[in-house]
Amino acid sequence: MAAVIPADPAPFAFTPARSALVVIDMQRDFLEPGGFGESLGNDVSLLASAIGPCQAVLAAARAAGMLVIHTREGHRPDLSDAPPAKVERGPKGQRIGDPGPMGRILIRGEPGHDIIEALAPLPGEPVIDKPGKGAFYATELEPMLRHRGIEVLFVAGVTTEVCVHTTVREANDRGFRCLVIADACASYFPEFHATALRMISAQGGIFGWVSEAARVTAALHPHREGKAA
Ligand code: C5J
Repeated sequence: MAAVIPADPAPFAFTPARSALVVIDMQRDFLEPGGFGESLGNDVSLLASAIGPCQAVLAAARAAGMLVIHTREGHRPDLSDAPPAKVERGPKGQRIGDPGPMGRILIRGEPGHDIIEALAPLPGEPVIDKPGKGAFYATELEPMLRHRGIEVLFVAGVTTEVCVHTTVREANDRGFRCLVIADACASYFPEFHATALRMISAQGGIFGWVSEAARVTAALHPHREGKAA
Protein backbone atom coordinates (compact mmCIF):
# COMPACT_ATOMS: atom_id res chain seq x y z
CA MET A 1 0.00 0.00 0.00
CA ALA A 2 1.51 3.32 -1.09
CA ALA A 3 1.77 6.33 1.18
CA VAL A 4 2.53 9.97 0.40
CA ILE A 5 4.67 12.41 2.37
CA PRO A 6 4.55 16.19 1.84
CA ALA A 7 8.06 17.02 0.65
CA ASP A 8 10.18 19.35 -1.45
CA PRO A 9 10.06 19.67 -4.40
CA ALA A 10 6.86 17.55 -4.61
CA PRO A 11 4.86 14.99 -2.60
CA PHE A 12 6.80 11.76 -2.17
CA ALA A 13 5.03 8.44 -2.79
CA PHE A 14 6.48 5.24 -1.37
CA THR A 15 5.62 1.70 -0.33
CA PRO A 16 7.01 0.76 3.11
CA ALA A 17 7.84 -2.80 2.01
CA ARG A 18 10.07 -1.39 -0.75
CA SER A 19 11.66 1.26 1.46
CA ALA A 20 14.53 1.35 3.93
CA LEU A 21 15.58 3.86 6.57
CA VAL A 22 19.34 4.48 6.43
CA VAL A 23 20.82 6.21 9.47
CA ILE A 24 24.23 7.58 8.61
CA ASP A 25 27.17 7.67 11.04
CA MET A 26 25.40 8.65 14.28
CA GLN A 27 28.62 7.69 16.06
CA ARG A 28 30.29 8.89 19.22
CA ASP A 29 33.25 9.96 17.06
CA PHE A 30 31.09 12.61 15.40
CA LEU A 31 28.62 13.53 18.15
CA GLU A 32 30.62 13.42 21.37
CA PRO A 33 33.58 15.45 22.60
CA GLY A 34 36.97 13.79 22.18
CA GLY A 35 36.26 12.11 18.84
CA PHE A 36 37.03 12.65 15.16
CA GLY A 37 34.64 15.57 14.72
CA GLU A 38 36.13 17.55 17.55
CA SER A 39 39.68 16.70 16.46
CA LEU A 40 38.96 18.62 13.26
CA GLY A 41 38.01 21.71 15.25
CA ASN A 42 34.23 21.30 15.16
CA ASP A 43 31.63 22.09 17.83
CA VAL A 44 30.08 18.63 18.16
CA SER A 45 27.10 19.92 20.16
CA LEU A 46 25.69 21.21 16.84
CA LEU A 47 24.84 17.64 15.83
CA ALA A 48 22.64 16.92 18.87
CA SER A 49 19.52 18.36 17.22
CA ALA A 50 19.32 15.32 14.93
CA ILE A 51 19.08 12.77 17.75
CA GLY A 52 15.39 13.24 18.71
CA PRO A 53 14.13 13.25 15.10
CA CYS A 54 16.28 10.17 14.35
CA GLN A 55 14.73 8.40 17.35
CA ALA A 56 11.26 9.29 16.08
CA VAL A 57 11.80 8.02 12.55
CA LEU A 58 13.56 4.90 13.81
CA ALA A 59 10.59 4.08 16.02
CA ALA A 60 8.13 4.70 13.18
CA ALA A 61 10.13 2.69 10.63
CA ARG A 62 10.51 -0.21 13.07
CA ALA A 63 6.79 -0.15 13.89
CA ALA A 64 5.99 -0.19 10.16
CA GLY A 65 8.25 -3.22 9.67
CA MET A 66 10.55 -1.28 7.36
CA LEU A 67 14.15 -2.31 6.81
CA VAL A 68 16.44 -0.21 9.04
CA ILE A 69 20.14 0.07 8.20
CA HIS A 70 22.80 1.90 10.21
CA THR A 71 26.19 2.99 8.91
CA ARG A 72 29.46 3.73 10.67
CA GLU A 73 32.43 5.51 9.16
CA GLY A 74 35.73 4.06 10.28
CA HIS A 75 38.90 2.20 9.40
CA ARG A 76 40.74 -1.00 10.08
CA PRO A 77 43.20 -0.80 12.98
CA ASP A 78 46.13 -1.17 10.56
CA LEU A 79 44.75 1.75 8.48
CA SER A 80 45.13 -0.34 5.32
CA ASP A 81 41.77 0.97 4.08
CA ALA A 82 42.47 4.61 4.93
CA PRO A 83 43.86 6.70 2.08
CA PRO A 84 46.81 8.91 3.14
CA ALA A 85 44.91 11.90 1.73
CA LYS A 86 42.26 11.28 4.39
CA VAL A 87 44.61 10.44 7.27
CA GLU A 88 46.83 13.47 6.73
CA ARG A 89 44.10 15.94 7.75
CA GLY A 90 43.84 17.83 11.02
CA PRO A 91 46.45 18.49 13.69
CA LYS A 92 49.17 15.84 14.15
CA GLY A 93 48.44 13.64 17.17
CA GLN A 94 44.68 14.02 16.62
CA ARG A 95 44.34 12.29 13.30
CA ILE A 96 42.62 9.06 12.22
CA GLY A 97 44.28 6.22 14.13
CA ASP A 98 45.74 8.45 16.86
CA PRO A 99 44.79 7.72 20.48
CA GLY A 100 42.04 9.87 21.99
CA PRO A 101 39.69 9.87 24.98
CA MET A 102 37.35 7.42 23.19
CA GLY A 103 40.13 5.17 21.88
CA ARG A 104 41.88 5.43 18.53
CA ILE A 105 40.14 8.04 16.39
CA LEU A 106 37.73 6.65 13.76
CA ILE A 107 38.97 3.08 14.16
CA ARG A 108 36.61 0.11 14.08
CA GLY A 109 36.16 -1.57 17.43
CA GLU A 110 37.10 1.51 19.45
CA PRO A 111 34.51 3.13 21.77
CA GLY A 112 34.36 6.27 19.61
CA HIS A 113 33.35 4.21 16.58
CA ASP A 114 30.15 3.04 18.30
CA ILE A 115 26.75 4.41 17.40
CA ILE A 116 25.49 6.63 20.22
CA GLU A 117 23.47 4.83 22.84
CA ALA A 118 20.26 6.76 22.10
CA LEU A 119 20.21 5.34 18.56
CA ALA A 120 21.66 1.89 19.19
CA PRO A 121 20.79 -0.63 16.45
CA LEU A 122 18.38 -3.37 17.44
CA PRO A 123 19.44 -7.00 17.04
CA GLY A 124 18.99 -7.97 13.41
CA GLU A 125 19.37 -4.45 11.99
CA PRO A 126 22.28 -4.39 9.55
CA VAL A 127 25.20 -2.12 10.40
CA ILE A 128 27.36 -1.15 7.43
CA ASP A 129 30.98 -0.29 8.17
CA LYS A 130 32.21 2.10 5.52
CA PRO A 131 35.69 3.46 4.93
CA GLY A 132 34.49 6.44 2.90
CA LYS A 133 31.92 9.19 2.98
CA GLY A 134 29.38 7.38 0.82
CA ALA A 135 27.65 4.30 2.20
CA PHE A 136 27.85 2.53 -1.18
CA TYR A 137 31.61 2.86 -1.63
CA ALA A 138 33.47 -0.38 -0.71
CA THR A 139 30.48 -1.80 1.22
CA GLU A 140 27.82 -4.46 0.82
CA LEU A 141 24.96 -1.92 0.98
CA GLU A 142 23.84 -2.12 -2.66
CA PRO A 143 23.39 -5.93 -2.84
CA MET A 144 21.73 -5.82 0.57
CA LEU A 145 19.11 -3.38 -0.77
CA ARG A 146 18.68 -5.10 -4.15
CA HIS A 147 18.19 -8.53 -2.56
CA ARG A 148 15.30 -7.15 -0.54
CA GLY A 149 13.69 -5.29 -3.43
CA ILE A 150 14.31 -1.86 -1.89
CA GLU A 151 13.69 1.09 -4.23
CA VAL A 152 13.31 3.98 -1.78
CA LEU A 153 15.71 5.24 0.88
CA PHE A 154 14.80 7.48 3.79
CA VAL A 155 18.08 9.06 4.82
CA ALA A 156 18.98 10.56 8.20
CA GLY A 157 22.21 11.18 10.08
CA VAL A 158 25.38 13.22 9.96
CA THR A 159 26.79 15.23 8.51
CA THR A 160 24.33 16.61 6.01
CA GLU A 161 26.79 17.93 3.45
CA VAL A 162 29.39 15.18 3.81
CA CYS A 163 28.30 11.57 4.41
CA VAL A 164 24.56 12.10 3.99
CA HIS A 165 25.04 14.01 0.74
CA THR A 166 27.62 11.61 -0.67
CA THR A 167 25.37 8.65 0.09
CA VAL A 168 22.34 10.30 -1.49
CA ARG A 169 24.33 11.11 -4.62
CA GLU A 170 25.59 7.53 -4.85
CA ALA A 171 22.06 6.21 -4.32
CA ASN A 172 20.61 8.57 -6.92
CA ASP A 173 23.10 7.39 -9.55
CA ARG A 174 22.10 3.82 -8.75
CA GLY A 175 18.40 4.53 -9.32
CA PHE A 176 17.18 4.67 -5.71
CA ARG A 177 14.63 7.36 -4.83
CA CYS A 178 15.86 9.17 -1.72
CA LEU A 179 13.96 11.26 0.79
CA VAL A 180 16.26 13.15 3.15
CA ILE A 181 14.77 13.87 6.58
CA ALA A 182 15.98 17.42 7.19
CA ASP A 183 15.69 17.67 10.98
CA ALA A 184 17.08 14.16 11.41
CA CYS A 185 20.29 15.37 9.77
CA ALA A 186 22.79 17.91 11.08
CA SER A 187 26.08 19.58 10.28
CA TYR A 188 28.86 21.36 12.15
CA PHE A 189 28.05 24.21 9.73
CA PRO A 190 24.35 25.17 9.87
CA GLU A 191 24.68 27.10 6.61
CA PHE A 192 26.08 23.99 4.87
CA HIS A 193 23.16 21.94 6.25
CA ALA A 194 20.63 24.36 4.76
CA THR A 195 22.43 24.62 1.43
CA ALA A 196 23.01 20.88 1.17
CA LEU A 197 19.28 20.26 1.61
CA ARG A 198 18.46 22.85 -1.03
CA MET A 199 20.92 21.18 -3.40
CA ILE A 200 19.05 17.90 -3.05
CA SER A 201 15.56 19.20 -3.83
CA ALA A 202 16.49 21.95 -6.32
CA GLN A 203 16.05 21.48 -10.06
CA GLY A 204 12.97 19.33 -9.64
CA GLY A 205 14.68 17.14 -7.03
CA ILE A 206 17.96 16.55 -8.82
CA PHE A 207 19.20 14.24 -6.05
CA GLY A 208 15.94 13.53 -4.25
CA TRP A 209 13.26 14.85 -1.93
CA VAL A 210 13.47 16.64 1.43
CA SER A 211 10.93 16.43 4.23
CA GLU A 212 10.76 16.36 8.05
CA ALA A 213 10.60 13.68 10.73
CA ALA A 214 7.06 14.56 11.83
CA ARG A 215 5.79 14.17 8.27
CA VAL A 216 7.58 10.87 7.81
CA THR A 217 6.30 9.45 11.09
CA ALA A 218 2.74 10.60 10.30
CA ALA A 219 2.89 8.85 6.93
CA LEU A 220 4.28 5.65 8.47
CA HIS A 221 1.78 5.56 11.36
CA PRO A 222 -1.06 3.79 9.47
CA HIS A 223 1.49 1.25 8.23
CA ARG A 224 2.37 -0.13 11.64
CA GLU A 225 3.12 -3.78 11.10
CA GLY A 226 -0.04 -5.76 10.56
CA LYS A 227 -2.18 -2.62 10.31
CA ALA A 228 -1.39 -1.49 6.77
CA ALA A 229 -4.49 -1.55 4.60
C1 C5J B 1 32.60 13.45 8.08
C2 C5J B 1 30.52 12.23 8.05
N1 C5J B 1 32.00 14.63 8.22
N2 C5J B 1 29.93 11.16 8.58
N3 C5J B 1 31.88 12.29 8.10
O1 C5J B 1 33.79 13.39 7.98
O2 C5J B 1 29.86 13.13 7.57
